[in-house]
Amino acid sequence: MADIKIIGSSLAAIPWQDKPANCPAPVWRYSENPIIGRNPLPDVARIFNSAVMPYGDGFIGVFRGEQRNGIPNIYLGRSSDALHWEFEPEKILFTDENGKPFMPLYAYDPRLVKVEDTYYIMWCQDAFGPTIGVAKTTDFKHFQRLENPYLPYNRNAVLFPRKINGNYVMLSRPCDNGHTAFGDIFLSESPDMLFWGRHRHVMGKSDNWWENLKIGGGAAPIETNKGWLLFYHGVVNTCNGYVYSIGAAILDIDEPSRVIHRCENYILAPEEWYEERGFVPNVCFPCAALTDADTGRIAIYYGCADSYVGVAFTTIDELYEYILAHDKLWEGDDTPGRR
Ligand code: BMA
Repeated sequence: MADIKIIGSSLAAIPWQDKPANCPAPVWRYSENPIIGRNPLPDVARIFNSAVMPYGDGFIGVFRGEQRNGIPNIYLGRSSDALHWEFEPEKILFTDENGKPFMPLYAYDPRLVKVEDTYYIMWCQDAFGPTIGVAKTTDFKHFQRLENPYLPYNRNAVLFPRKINGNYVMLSRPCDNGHTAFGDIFLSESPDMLFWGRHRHVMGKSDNWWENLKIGGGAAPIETNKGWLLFYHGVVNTCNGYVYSIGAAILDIDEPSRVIHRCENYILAPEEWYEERGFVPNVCFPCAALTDADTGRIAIYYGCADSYVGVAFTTIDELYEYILAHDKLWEGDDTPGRR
């Protein structure tokens, strides 16, 4: 055994199913997937690419809801078991620092991360091109937007769940304003969640076919005694369009722009009907993970085919062993990413 441990809270209520006997992979799907079906709200046709976390006696989440006018926005959901969700019918009302409504023109692919006593939501929105929006809340009633951390164009921002060397740290993926055909994961630091800098390259696409076009951060990194476990998405361009799979890497704990281990195999790729068939076929897009430090259980939340939300399970031991057994670093991975 590799003696890897999650550094985090206990979560006895984490959704869980044991690994099926015939499963060849390190990650297995919840048998009742998808957990959110079509038309979940009167105004929302599809919910996918969404993030959840423990809150109070249960769970809370920020959900990408595709409105019937085609514009995505972010909806709040609550659950007692993290599998059955109830949504607020209206999209989240974001305000500026004076409490005045300050809504993005659109907002998609939200992540939700708690740092100290504050919950941060980050998403992709327009600011003269797609870039990252951020808001904070402590009560899930008031959501105050902060300054946008990056210039356009940028997507897939993911905050680390604690400060590192005294600073907030966020991953992001610079892009263009279309269906970007390139993209590496970068890291930026901030002393205050307002001013961002010290940008570093973390990792790029690789020659592994499933991630040879672009990659992007997925769930908030999970702290372990061996480094930060990062779930990310990797994309290949096929003759039938982009295919999104889920990859895993371990980043250095104090200098997370350094990749220590990187799994050359994807850990989950589209193969079930709800991943292969939908508004955009062949998409597995991770945005969150629940963890239980006591048992090492992990529940990954991922968008399926731009139409549904799915859950998949693994344990930190099983996944780490798999990563080590298929470990392959690429040029620039094991460097601070500064030029
Ligand atoms: C990406 C993002 C995701 C989406 C994916 C597949 O560029 O826009 O929201 O899931 O494309 O369509």
